[in-house]
Amino acid sequence: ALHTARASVVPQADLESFQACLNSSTRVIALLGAGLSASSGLPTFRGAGGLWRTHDATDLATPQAFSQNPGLVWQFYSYRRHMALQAKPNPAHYALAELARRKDGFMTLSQNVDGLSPRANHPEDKLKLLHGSLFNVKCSDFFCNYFESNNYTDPIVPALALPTQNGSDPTTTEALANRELDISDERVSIPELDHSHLPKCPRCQHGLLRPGVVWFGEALPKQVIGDITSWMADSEKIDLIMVIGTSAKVYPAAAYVDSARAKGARVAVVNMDRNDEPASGMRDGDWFFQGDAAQILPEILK
Ligand code: BV8
Repeated sequence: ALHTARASVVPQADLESFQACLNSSTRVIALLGAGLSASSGLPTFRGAGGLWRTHDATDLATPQAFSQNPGLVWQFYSYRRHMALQAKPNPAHYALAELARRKDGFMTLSQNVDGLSPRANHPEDKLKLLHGSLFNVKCSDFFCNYFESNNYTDPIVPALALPTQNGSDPTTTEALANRELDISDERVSIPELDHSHLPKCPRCQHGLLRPGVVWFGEALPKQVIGDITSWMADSEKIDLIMVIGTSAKVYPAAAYVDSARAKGARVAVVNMDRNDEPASGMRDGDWFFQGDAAQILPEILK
């Protein structure tokens, strides 16, 4: 059969000018968002099929939600842990990991908590997880500093096993709305999980474990911020920032685009939606590669 070469997904002129810039760059940043993992089957937050359409994610991803209803928040995160474990890194994750291996002055800032960049063997010293990871857990007790990374137990406790029926997500707004209908509706009812069924801190023995992610209203991990701040301080000039699969609406993560611009960076956006530009908009000399990151990145980073 004819092996048709993969049709080039980006305009030739843009490809050439971008690659010339990338190859001559000594300091490059990549800012990653949920769109990078869309082709791995994980829903984004805002777009079609986005979590925030089917969940009150901004309500669930807060310390208040956890203290009010830790069982519900754990059901949300347990489902996302389960989905992320079923997913696989896509060619974009691998292309970024490859670039990180071959380019010294390259730093990757990921907003994603899905664990797919680490699973693509992205060099650890060049991957900063701005919002933590679904697979870190820590004690929710303020005075206990228990922290555990690489916890892949699924479900993390038996009570969080997905309902057997069609394995559907028990924490969608629709499922939650139906809870009071459980008696009339044969769907498995979601028991109000009380604390005794939830993961307990093995160190202090009384605090509940919580997902090791950054919730709204919480500071980003200070070690991560410190590393990035010193990396940027060491950079006289930043040549390029790639803004990949993110609507760049969540701060302070999105602010790195402007910090890079302030150090001379040109901006290359990779996004499915032509309208999703960084807040500072596009400038002369920037690139906008429209389409699926999983298709575009292997092409422009080779
Ligand atoms: C802080 C972890 C202060 C958890 C996340 C008003 C009220 C309250 C707070 C605020 C406010 N205004 C601003 C704030 C601050 C707030 C914020 O920015 N809110 C937003 C909503 C306005 N920020 C915070 O609260 C931060 N903390 O400010 O603390 C402080 C300081 C010091 C001391 C104490 C306190 C903490 C923010 C971190 C929140 N945690 N995640 C979890 O995941 O459950 S945020 C989460 O949402 C992600 O990590 C990510 O950052 C964000 C989602 O954005 P994206 O990744 O961009 O995803 P999205 O769906 O939006 O876009 C996908 C894009 O991909 C789209 O453009 C789409 O077109 C594109 N796409 C789709 N498919 C593809 C594709 N592209 C390419 N290929 C494809 N196939």
